Amino acid sequence: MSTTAANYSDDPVSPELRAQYAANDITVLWESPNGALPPPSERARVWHWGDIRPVMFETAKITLPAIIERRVMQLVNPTVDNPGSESIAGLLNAGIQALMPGEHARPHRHSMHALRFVLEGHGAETVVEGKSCAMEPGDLIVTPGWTWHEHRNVEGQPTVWVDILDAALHRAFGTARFQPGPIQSPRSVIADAAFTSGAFVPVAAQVEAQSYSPIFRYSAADARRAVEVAPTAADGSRTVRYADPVTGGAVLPTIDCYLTQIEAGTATHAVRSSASALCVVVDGEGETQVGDDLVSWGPKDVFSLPQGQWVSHRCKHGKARLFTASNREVFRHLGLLTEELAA
Ligand code: 1HN
Repeated sequence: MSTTAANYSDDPVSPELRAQYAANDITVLWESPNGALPPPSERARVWHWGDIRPVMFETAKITLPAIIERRVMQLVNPTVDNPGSESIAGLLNAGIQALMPGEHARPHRHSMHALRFVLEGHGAETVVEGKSCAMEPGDLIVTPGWTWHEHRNVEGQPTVWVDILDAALHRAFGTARFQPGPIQSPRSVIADAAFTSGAFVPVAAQVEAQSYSPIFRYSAADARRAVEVAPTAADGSRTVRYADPVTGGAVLPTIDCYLTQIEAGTATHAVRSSASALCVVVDGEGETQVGDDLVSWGPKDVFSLPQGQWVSHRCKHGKARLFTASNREVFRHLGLLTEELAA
C-alpha cells in the first residue's frame, strides 16, 4: 500500500493502531524524544564547605556508624538526567562521610570501585585488605572493587572526607554487588614501601595480575611535592596524575585522579571531555567556567564537571590546588572518549 504526502500532514496512526502499540509495549521512534538527540541538560553544581560542614556535624550527633553502616551524605546533582542514579555527574557518585573519635565503620566490600579524599581531621585510618591507610587532609585513599575496607577513628579528631564511587555505572550495568563483613578470604597485599621509591616495582605474578593500583594511599605531601615541580600541561596548569606504579595508568579501572595547581591570576585553557568529572578544592580560591555556568569556589568545596561542557579554572589569588576525579577511563575503554583543548 502506498501513502501519499497528503496523509502525512495528519497523524498517520489511527487510534486502533495506537492501541496496538500500547498493548504490545511499543513506542515509535519518530515520536521519541531520544530520536532527536536532545542536547545534554546536566549543569554544574557546587557544594560549598561552609554550607555542608555544619549539616554533617548535626547529622553526626544523631547517627552511629554501628547502626547505619556508613555516615554518608550523598551529593546528588538534581540536573543529572538519570532517575535513581543519585549521581553528582553522569555515572559518578560522591558523598561526604564523617567518623567521630571512637567510631568504627565496620568492614564490607562491594563491586563498586571507590576512593576517599580527606577534607579534615587527624588520626583516623581506612584499612584496605588489612593495609592501614592514614587519613590526613589532602590524602587520597583508594578502595578498589571487591577489596575489604573499613574506617576507624580510635582516638583521633573528627574526620571528614569525600567518597567518590562508580556506583551509578554499576547500577546501569547491573553489576552492583555488596557483601557485609566479617572479612572472609582476604587478599594478600604488598606493602606500599615496595613501590614508593618510584624507580622500582616488585616482579611478582600477583603484581602483574592486578587490575588496580597496589598502592592504596597517596599522601597529600607527596602529591603536593610532585605538582610543585611538574612542567606545564597543555591547558596551562601544573597537573599530576595519581598513577598505578606498575602500569603508569589510572589508580582504578573506572576512576582517574589528578591534582592541578593554578597560579594567581591565571586561567587554564578551556578543555571539553565526553567523560564526567568532579573537583574537590584542596586549597585556594577561584572560579571555574563550566559551559554557561560560573562556579566560585574556596577550600573544601566540591563541584561537578558535566560531560560535554567547556571547562576553564581560574585562581583568584595565591595558588590554588584542585583534586579532580574523572571517569575518562570508562569512556576510553569503550572508544567513547573525546577530549578537546580550545584553540
Ligand atoms: C561505601 O561502601 C562507602 O565504604 C561510602 O565508606 C559510600 C556509597 C555507596 C555505596 C557504598 C564506604 C558508599 C559506599
